[in-house]
Amino acid sequence: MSRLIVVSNRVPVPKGGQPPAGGLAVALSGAMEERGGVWFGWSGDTARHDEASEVRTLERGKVTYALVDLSQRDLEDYYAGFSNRMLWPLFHYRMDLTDFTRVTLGGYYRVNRLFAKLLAPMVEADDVVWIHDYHLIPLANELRQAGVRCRIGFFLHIPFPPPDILTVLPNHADLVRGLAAYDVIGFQTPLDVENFETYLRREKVGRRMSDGRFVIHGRAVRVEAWPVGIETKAFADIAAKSDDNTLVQRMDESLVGKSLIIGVDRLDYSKGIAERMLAFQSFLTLDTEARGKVTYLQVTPKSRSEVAEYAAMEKEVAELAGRVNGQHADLDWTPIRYVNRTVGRNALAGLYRLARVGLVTPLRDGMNLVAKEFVAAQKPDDPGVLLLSRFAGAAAELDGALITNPYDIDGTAGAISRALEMPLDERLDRWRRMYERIAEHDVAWWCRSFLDALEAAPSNGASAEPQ
Ligand code: GDG
Repeated sequence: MSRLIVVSNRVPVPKGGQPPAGGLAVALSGAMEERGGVWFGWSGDTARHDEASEVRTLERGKVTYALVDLSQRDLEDYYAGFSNRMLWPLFHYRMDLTDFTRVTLGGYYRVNRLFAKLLAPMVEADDVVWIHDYHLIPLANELRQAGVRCRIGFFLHIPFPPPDILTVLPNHADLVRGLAAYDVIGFQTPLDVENFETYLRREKVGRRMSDGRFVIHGRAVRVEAWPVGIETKAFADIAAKSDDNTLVQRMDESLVGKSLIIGVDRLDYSKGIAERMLAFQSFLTLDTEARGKVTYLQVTPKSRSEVAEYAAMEKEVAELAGRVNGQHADLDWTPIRYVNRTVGRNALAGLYRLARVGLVTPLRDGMNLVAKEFVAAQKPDDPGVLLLSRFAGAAAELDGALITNPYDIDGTAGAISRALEMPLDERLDRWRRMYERIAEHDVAWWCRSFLDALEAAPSNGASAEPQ
């Protein structure tokens, strides 16, 4: 087995506490701890000098964490700027929130070049390098230019948008040309692969070949959908043992017979939290019988507060929760409990299990691990109902969910009523289908299938530059 080098923007070094609330870290941490290897990326700290130039390493179990500090300017341009104010909103179909500047674009390429310069000397000929997510699309090309010849794979955790949206990006051609330096490219869903294929065809820079591989700028690349999973069985076990968690006990006692509806999301506009609160408000207005009998718990850790749109959204959601509560609350009943911080992973599993309904209603999402965690955590003899946006990648797999359109506020309100009233036999039938799927396609399956494909691919490294 080759040595594995994983690269992601942020490296989540275990600190004995909880892993951070972010899908990529949650997905990869377990897999890395099991297989071992090197995990390279930003430390989370700011460098004192303008140009970061060294890698710090830390050994934890089978994993070597290779950490780079980034300067304030790099963080502003590459991370808060181009990655999170251009690529993130654009790839989530939010052209209205994008902010393109030559300065942040320059920072994006500058940090990718810096990562390549620092990583290249660490890479050996028979290693495999697995690069993650939108921050690092150009990294393989930079590594190739620095002389790296081994197999390099890329996985995009967020959606790949249709070409009409992608071409809004002034440097879309360059970005896609960079993808030709990989040997294997993984997307979350078949729709992402389809969007990529349509882009290549329309822009006349590639196509799917008869053997299923793609040719991109003259290079053969394997492109496929590998939906990311969770540690299903381990998470189900944690949930089953959560009865003695004090937070879960407190929550249970405070419900006094009311049904619990739960939402768990990083504070991000792509997650549709405001729309969900409006749907809950509409549900309370339409379903008068339900008033006083349900509690909606929304757990929302803060995220990317340095980006202006996120700070604005924090205010919007807090005000909305206050307004709905002001309108509907009673002396002994608060309809929405809004928790604006992280809760521990064990407690989270127990809270999912207490809930009768899981609300996962993003406006657009690469996959959404919360949907899978909610399913894994349910009681096998009395499971809750997952209400899932059709715009989450997870909807392509979880056909037992009640599928909803989050833009349809009243429709989502109706689906909440339906979920709360669903009889046990239908709940069981729907849940079993979903559980089977996520038990088989768990995070170990995802990791293994991607890496098998990467190890089997002939490396592009030795071939000529992209045409
Ligand atoms: C990106 C893509 C894709 C959240 N709050 C708490 C907490 N979390 C954990 C959840 C879950 C993770 O964070 C969030 O994962 P998601 O997949 O839902 O969303 P993103 O962070 O946007 O992830 C996404 C993912 O990458 C993987 O490819 O699915 O589409 O956007 O695991 O449980 N964990 C704890 N406390 C919290 O308060 N402990």
